[in-house]
Amino acid sequence: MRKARCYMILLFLFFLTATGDVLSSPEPGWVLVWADEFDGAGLPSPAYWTFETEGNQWGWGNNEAQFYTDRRLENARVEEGRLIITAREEPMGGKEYTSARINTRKLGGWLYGRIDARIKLPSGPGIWPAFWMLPVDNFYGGWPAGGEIDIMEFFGFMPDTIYCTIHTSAYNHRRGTQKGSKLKVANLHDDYHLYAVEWFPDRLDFYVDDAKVFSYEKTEDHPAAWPFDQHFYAILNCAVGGDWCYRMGGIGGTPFPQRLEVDYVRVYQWNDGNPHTLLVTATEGGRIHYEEKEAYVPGEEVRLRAEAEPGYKFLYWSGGLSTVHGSEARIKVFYDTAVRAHFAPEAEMLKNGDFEMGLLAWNRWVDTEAAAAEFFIDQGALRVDLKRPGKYDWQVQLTQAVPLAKGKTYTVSFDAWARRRSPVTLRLNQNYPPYAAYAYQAFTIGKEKKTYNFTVTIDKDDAGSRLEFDFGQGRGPVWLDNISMIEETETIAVTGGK
Ligand SMILES: [Ca+2]
Ligand SMILES: [Ca+2]
Repeated sequence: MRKARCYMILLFLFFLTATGDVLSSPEPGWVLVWADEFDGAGLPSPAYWTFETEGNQWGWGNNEAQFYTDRRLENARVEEGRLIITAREEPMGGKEYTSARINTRKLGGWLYGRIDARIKLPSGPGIWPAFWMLPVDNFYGGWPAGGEIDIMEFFGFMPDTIYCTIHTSAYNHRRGTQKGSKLKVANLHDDYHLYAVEWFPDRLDFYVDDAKVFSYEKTEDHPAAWPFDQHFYAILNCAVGGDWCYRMGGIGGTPFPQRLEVDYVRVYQWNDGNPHTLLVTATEGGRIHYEEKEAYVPGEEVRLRAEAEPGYKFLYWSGGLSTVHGSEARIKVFYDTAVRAHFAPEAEMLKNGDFEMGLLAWNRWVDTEAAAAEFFIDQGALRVDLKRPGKYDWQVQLTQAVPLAKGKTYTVSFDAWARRRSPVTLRLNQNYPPYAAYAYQAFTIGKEKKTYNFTVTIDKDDAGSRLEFDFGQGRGPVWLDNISMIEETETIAVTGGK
């Protein structure tokens, strides 16, 4: 009896498999989706890694003592199967030390998965190496709103101790509320250790070798606590000094050069063994081409191609792909995934003017000495809550970079409403000090949702300019939506006739 039933089940399975109706899937577990084993020699592969130098001017936010060099073998090289980042004591760029910081942002980052690296650490009180992650897109705004995942952080003045930490707008070191833990580990500088984060939709688990150091759980469905539903990229760097180091005695006594050695960086996705769906949508102005199925085998690769309609352009993806991916992209389906392609009219100069992508592409700034304000998404629009007005309107601002050209005419339009009649100033100005304005217009925003317009001809070329909205003299919440800026094409006067 038992045997016969078994036979029947086998026959049934065979039938389904033969007709292709059952999705075969590998055993549940981590599936390697990307790795750099650091084979070869020379600079780290430019197909994977980008050198970061732009923070040298401002000390990377922590008053750091090193100058990060760009593609310089003395600071970053691949040799004998590993990446070596070397911090050196040598003056460059106004700093006393050189080092390197590289990231994988150009790969588009990853959403969920296991990200690990086998690392041998440098030492000395002034050394500060890290293996960590930041968001590819500023979907929830700049640091710390977008989140930060510190898989491994070592402060040389704290021997034998590894830190694993997360930062969000609710929990970050600026407020002293960051979440994390630390672990004592022997032989950090003589042996390689495996540093890992396992990232799921509801938690982040941090490991050193097999020991779980820390778990951060999603207890609130709010980006202030959980911005970790966006793509993040990996960063490897070896800093020198920094504010905390100076408070703990400084760099003195650190022998140089110091080497951070990385055997590999690997990224895995979790295969739960189940087929998954892929929902693909597009905004107005384009369509997507791909092989549509009811379900996909776990890890099945799907090619997507976004095609704009005449008069429109492709902007970017959201959801299962980050905005870094081009109009042709591939995605491996490991969980039920939604992908959306965003298009805009060809003449549109702004990104994300409808705030469908949160605060992506917009920069917010508040002169916190003078004013207080919060920016967030409410009812699909940007809501600016002015808590304390400033002396000047520009002390609370929203900006987006746009190039301006001499002799061109631009029209900016936006929908706005306010709880109480409130002044908002619109400026086209320099995106660098002294932020001089090329044109501006003051508006009074009323209680009713209304479309406001501003048309101006610019008399200077400036590729480094921006659009700026100033709220600093307002009175309570103001909402903005559907912000658009277009370059007017010349109107050709048609004369004559019959
Ligand atoms: Ca290796
Ligand atoms: Ca909107």
